[in-house]
Amino acid sequence: MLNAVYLYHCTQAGLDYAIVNTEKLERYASIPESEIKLANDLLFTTTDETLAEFTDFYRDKKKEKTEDDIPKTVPERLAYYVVEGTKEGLIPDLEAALEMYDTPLDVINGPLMEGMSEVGRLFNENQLIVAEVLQSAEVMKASVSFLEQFMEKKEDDSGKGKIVLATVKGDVHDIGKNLVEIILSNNGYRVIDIGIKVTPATLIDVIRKEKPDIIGLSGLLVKSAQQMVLTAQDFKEAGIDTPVMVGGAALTRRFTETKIASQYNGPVIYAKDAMQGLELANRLQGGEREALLNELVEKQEKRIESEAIRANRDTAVAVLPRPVKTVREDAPVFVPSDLRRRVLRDYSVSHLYPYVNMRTLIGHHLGLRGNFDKMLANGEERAVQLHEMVTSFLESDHLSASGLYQFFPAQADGDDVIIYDPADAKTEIERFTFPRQSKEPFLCLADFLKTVDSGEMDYVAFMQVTAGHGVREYANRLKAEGKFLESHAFQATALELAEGFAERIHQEIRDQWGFPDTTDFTMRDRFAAKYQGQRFSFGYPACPNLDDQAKLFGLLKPEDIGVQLTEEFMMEPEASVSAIVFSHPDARYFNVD
Ligand code: B1M
Repeated sequence: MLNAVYLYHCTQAGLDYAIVNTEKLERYASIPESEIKLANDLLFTTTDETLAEFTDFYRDKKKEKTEDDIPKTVPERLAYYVVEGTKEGLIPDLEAALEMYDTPLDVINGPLMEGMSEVGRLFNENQLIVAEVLQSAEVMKASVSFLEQFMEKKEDDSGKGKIVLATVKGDVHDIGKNLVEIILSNNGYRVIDIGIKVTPATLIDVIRKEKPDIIGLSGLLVKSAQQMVLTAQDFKEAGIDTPVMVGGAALTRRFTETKIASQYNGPVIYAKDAMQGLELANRLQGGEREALLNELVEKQEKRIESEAIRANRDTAVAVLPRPVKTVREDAPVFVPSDLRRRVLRDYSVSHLYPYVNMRTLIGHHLGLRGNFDKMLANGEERAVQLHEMVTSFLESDHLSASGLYQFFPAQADGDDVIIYDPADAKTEIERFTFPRQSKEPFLCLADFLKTVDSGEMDYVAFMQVTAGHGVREYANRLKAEGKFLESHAFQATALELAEGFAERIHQEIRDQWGFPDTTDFTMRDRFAAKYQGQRFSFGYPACPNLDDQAKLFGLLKPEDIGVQLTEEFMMEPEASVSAIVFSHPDARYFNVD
């Protein structure tokens, strides 16, 4: 419809030649006035609002399925069930398909796979969201489980290819890897998931035994990306050159091409998300292998060239003089009411419900686009369903929340923050060195404290929360039952519960510190960090050194609430957050380049 309106305006504006697939183009004259208005608003005033109004309207329209929409033949219907993510009518049609096709495998590789390919296409065109893709995978899994009873067990059947998948050494990140596993294994690949914190030595053993077509590496943090470099080196030394696919939140294509690929003998492929991972695996295992490998080599060569140009340019940049600080030095000191006590808190999850950022949970993690609050208020089906699902998790006893915090006397010494023993406020017990910005406003975290030279004592708090106990086990159980959407949504709920709990503990810290939020302060204000002071998590841009986690663990002992630190300074369980908290009114987030 949008295309039809767009073309109408183009022709009005003088367009006289275009190559257009008219198959699905609606006749402009047949489009209702109200829909033309929606399209015009979007085309001529493109804003988040007009886009949301447009997508909201058609998202609902799509749902209005009638009998006529259901395809008439069995193969078409099987593909339809997968695309629609519905199991209604699935089993009788699978039974019918068994009569029509030579083998059950032909049913899988035929209509069911066609459905999954369509799912991939629709996702890439932004017509399906993550949650819907997972529901399609559930239909695929249910179909394969049903058909399996009629199939001969073949030990070495790897479908479209065998993939050994792991989260790298020191990294407990499960959710991203699980998504990749679900998508690949329900698209015809045999995935051997060897879990989290996997060392190169273990990977090499498994690779030698399984001889996979692709090795998949996942990781959350920058350290995990660096660990991928070391893993690639070890693979090279072990004589392995199988294509490696990598992905993760802190990983970039640039890092993959310059740092990882250069350390490996085989191809290294970067995938920004699980669906792109599938697309690349399909190209690699299908007829486009050569083209993809050539593309990778070309891209890498271009990258190396542009990196060389960048390096030359960067060396020519003049170093600016170091100006004075921009943070008020006369800000009042807030003295915490109790310095000696380490506060341990077990919160009831229902109490934390308002602190869970539903926009992030349902928008970012489950992929629902548009204004979530508005969609929920309007009773839109998808928003309501997803909201009900995550709410049921927050009301269940599968999630728990434990946290702790403590105040410490502290002062700045140049770019260092000195932490003193709370017992005497004199003895230095820890020291953090934070980076300073190299351009305006030249901030450093140490600027948010009184200096040693001022003679005035200042304070910080350290905090640790977790909502991750038992999460992996329950998510795996749901996954094994083929409840992929629930499994992913459950893990995502735990992660956002941890973030919400951090918000709650931070609020309690402000209360104890003597500057509580005003009574009209809203949760939105809280999510936007509009309160006094700020919390900074190690690994975030203002304090990127993740090794500082070890110092925080020395001071707080989060082991007492069941949180452990891995050798790469990640917290186990995955749904955990740590932070240093400042009270300074000018404290704010910033990037250090
Ligand atoms: Co935090 N976090 N976090 N975090 N977090 C990042 C990753 C960070 C980049 C934010 C930032 O600085 N801007 C930063 C890392 C920087 C660094 O390493 N120095 C960071 C940090 C520092 C931390 C903590 C260390 C902070 C602290 O508490 N001190 C801490 C670590 C947790 C721990 O130790 N257990 C922490 C905690 C958390 C939460 C728990 C609150 C939460 C969940 C984390 C999680 O996902 N496990 C969280 C979140 C939400 C984020 C951001 C905002 C989003 C991550 C996300 O989307 N996860 C992230 C910043 C960002 O990316 N915008 C950030 C969902 C998951 C499904 O996505 O893992 O990316 P992801 O997987 C994707 C793709 O990457 C890809 O497919 C998946 C989706 O389809 N993919 C592959 C992944 N593996 C693949 C493999 C493939 C192919 C594709 O082939 C094999």
